[in-house]
Amino acid sequence: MERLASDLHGVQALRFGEFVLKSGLVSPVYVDLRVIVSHPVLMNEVADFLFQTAKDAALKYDSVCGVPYTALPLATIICSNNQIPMLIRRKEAKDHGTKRLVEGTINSGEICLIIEDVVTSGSSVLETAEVLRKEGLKVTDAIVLLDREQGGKATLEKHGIRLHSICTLSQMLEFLEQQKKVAPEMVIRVKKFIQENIIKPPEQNGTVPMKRMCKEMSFAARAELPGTHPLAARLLRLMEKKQSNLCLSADVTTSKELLQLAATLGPSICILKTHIDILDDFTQEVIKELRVLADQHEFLIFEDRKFADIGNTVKHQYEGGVFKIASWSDIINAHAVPGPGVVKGLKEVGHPLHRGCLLIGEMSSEGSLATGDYTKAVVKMAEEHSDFVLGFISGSRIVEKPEFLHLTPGVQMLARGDRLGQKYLSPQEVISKRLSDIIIVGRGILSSPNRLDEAEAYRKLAWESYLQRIGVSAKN
Ligand code: S5P
Repeated sequence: MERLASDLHGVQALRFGEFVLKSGLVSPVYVDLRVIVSHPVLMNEVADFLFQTAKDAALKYDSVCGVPYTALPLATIICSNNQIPMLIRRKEAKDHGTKRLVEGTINSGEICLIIEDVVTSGSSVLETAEVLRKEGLKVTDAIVLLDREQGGKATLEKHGIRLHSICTLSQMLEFLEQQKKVAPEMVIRVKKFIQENIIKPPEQNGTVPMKRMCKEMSFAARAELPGTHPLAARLLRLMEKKQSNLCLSADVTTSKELLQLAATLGPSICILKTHIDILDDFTQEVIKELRVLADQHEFLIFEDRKFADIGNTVKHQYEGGVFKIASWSDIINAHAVPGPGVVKGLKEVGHPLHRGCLLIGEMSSEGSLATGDYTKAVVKMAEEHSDFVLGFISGSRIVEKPEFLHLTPGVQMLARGDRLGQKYLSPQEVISKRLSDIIIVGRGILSSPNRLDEAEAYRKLAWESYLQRIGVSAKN
C-alpha cells in the first residue's frame, strides 16, 4: 500500500498546493487518477488491488462494470485476468441504433460489481448504479481505489451500496508523510479540508445534484482568487462589508431624483445602475455629484449602456459624446452579438482606467434570443477577455467559475411581469436556486411609497439567500 501511495504521487495522480475545483472550492489537494492509464505497471497493480479488495470482502457477483471513464480500463483488466463477464455503461445513449445505455449481455437479476477510481460525493457511482438497476441488475457493492472521505460512503449506503476502498485519502496522506513526500503542515491542511467539506447525502431519492451539494465559496473568498478582476474583487469586498448584493436600477428621468436615490439608498446597495440617456436634464455636474455619493456610500456605478456595435464605434460611444461614460462609470455592459471586436474596442478605453465590463448572456424579456449556444459563446468571449470582462447579466449562473460575477435583472417580490414583456423572479429564486450573485431591482423599489424600506427588504432577502447558499444561517 505504501508503494502504491508513492507510485500515485510519483505520476502526479495526487498533487498538493492550491487548486480551484469546478465547484469553486479552493482545495489543498488535487486527485486526478486519469493519468494512471499511461502507466501500465501501475494500472495492473491498481487492478489487482481492486480485485483483491473484492475477494477479501468475500463479495459474490456475476459481472463487473467500471464507472466511465478511468475505471473502464481497470474493469477490463480485472475481467480479462480473472475471466469475469464485463458490462460497459455508456455515458449517453447512442443517437441512432439500439440506444442501449449498457453494453454487454444483461441477465436480469444478476449482481453487478461497480469499480471506480475515486469517490467524493458518491454521485458517479450512484449514477452508474441507477442505470444498471434500471436494466434489472442488482448492485450491492462498489470497490474504489481512493475514498476522499467527503461523504460518498454514507450517500451510497443510503442507496443500498456498500463502498469498499483500497485506501482513504487520510491513509494516503499518512504514507506520504512518512515517506517525507508531503510536509506535516500540508497534511494538517488537507485533513482540515476533508473534515470541512463533507458532502451530506441528499434528502430526496434519485440522482445526486452535484452542483447544489458542493459548498459554495463566499464573496470574500472569491475576492481573493488570483483570477478575479480587481474591480470585481473590490465589489465583492464591499458587498461583504455592507451585506448587500442589491443593485438598484435607478431608472428615473430627472437629475434631482437620481441624486436623491443615490443619497438615501446608497448605504443599502452595492451598485447603482443608470440609464444616463433617459435623464431629461443631464449635465456633467450631476455625474460629479453622483461620484461623490458613490465614494461616500461605497457603491459602484454601472451605466447600463448595452453597447452593441463594431469595436471602433463603441470606443467612441464609451469615451466621448455628451455622456463621456468611461470617465465616471465603474462598470458598463455590452451585447456579444457583434463578436469579440466590441469587447476589444471597449477594453482599449476602459482597461487603462481600471473599468470593468459585463457581457449580456441572457435577457429577462419574453422571447429573448440570447439563449443556448448564444449564451455559451458569450461565456467563451468573457473567458478570452477576463482582464476586462468581470461577469454577466443573466437569469442564472451560466458559468461555474467563481472569478466571474452574475447579475440578474427582472427581479420583484410579487409581480410576474409587465405589459411590455418583462418577466420577474423573486430574490430568493435568483440567488438560492439560480445561483446568481446580485439582484438588479428597478420598479420593485421605485414604485414603493417608501423606497428606503423597500430597498432594505430586497437587500435582506437577497443577502439571506446568499448566506443560505454558502451554508451560513442568517442572524437577523
Ligand atoms: O435582460 C435584461 C437586462 C437588463 S440590464 N433585463 C432588464 O430588465 N435589464 C435592465 O434592468 C432594464 O433595462 C432595467 O433598467 C432594469 C429592470 O428594471 P425593472 O423596473 O423591471 O426592475
